[in-house]
Amino acid sequence: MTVPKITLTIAGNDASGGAGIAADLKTFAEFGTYGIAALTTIATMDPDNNWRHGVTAIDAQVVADQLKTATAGPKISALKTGMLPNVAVINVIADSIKQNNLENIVIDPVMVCKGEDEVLNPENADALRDVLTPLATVVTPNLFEAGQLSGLGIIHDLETMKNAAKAIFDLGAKNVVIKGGKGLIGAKAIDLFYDGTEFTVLETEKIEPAYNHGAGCTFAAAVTAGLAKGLSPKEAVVKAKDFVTEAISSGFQYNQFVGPVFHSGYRLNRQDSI
Ligand code: PXL
Repeated sequence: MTVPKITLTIAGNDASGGAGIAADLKTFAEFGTYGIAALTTIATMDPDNNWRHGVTAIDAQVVADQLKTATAGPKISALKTGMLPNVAVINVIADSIKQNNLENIVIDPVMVCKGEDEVLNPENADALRDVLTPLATVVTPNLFEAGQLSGLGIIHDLETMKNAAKAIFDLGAKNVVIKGGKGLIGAKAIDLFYDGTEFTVLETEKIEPAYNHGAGCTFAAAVTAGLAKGLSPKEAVVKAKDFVTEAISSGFQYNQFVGPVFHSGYRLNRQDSI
């Protein structure tokens, strides 16, 4: 009997399937790990109201109960967090990580959904910074989230990305990867990895049109699965960039409002296995 590597996502559901636990579980499967999920939030998007997002929180006690279920099996090789609705849920997750001595922790500090300009919950941003970031093996903010976590605000260039990565490392994360993605001006999609000593700039050509809903979740899930399989944080991040680039290349228009990545893109486009 072979027990596969177990990977856990603690995140929200997006019923359109691009982001959240759907993205994570599909990505975990592509990496050959056994994905499990604890649901924190139900995100809804209304096609009759310009895809306006709604967020329903799962009760913190129910999140705690799910984590009890999740940790009652084989050792969890790696986990990631995604959309978290409030401070009570964040505290439940931190407690479970500590009590169960969980390792290989990827914190995706989701603060806002693409296209939405409202931060999920202002005190959430503080708890992501103060409670979860110090537990992170790898923290994976996008440009907006890196600006919030570091206190540097809006980030427009690689130099500021580097300063933000240093500031986030100083919060206690062991490794930081800032998902610049297509957010900087220029032809390249740029992500920045920092391990406290060395910066690694990961560059690819921008993909147009970018059907990239769920790209951030997919990237963080790929890092999680890579860590579970024994890759170093840097190796896991390099592989995740490759994986998400193929997922974006295979993205498609879901409706007039959204175009998700296709999480199976790497397997369908590439001859080599992950
Ligand atoms: O991309 C951020 C995100 C994370 N998790 C869920 C989401 C979204 C954005 O839509 O719905 C569940």
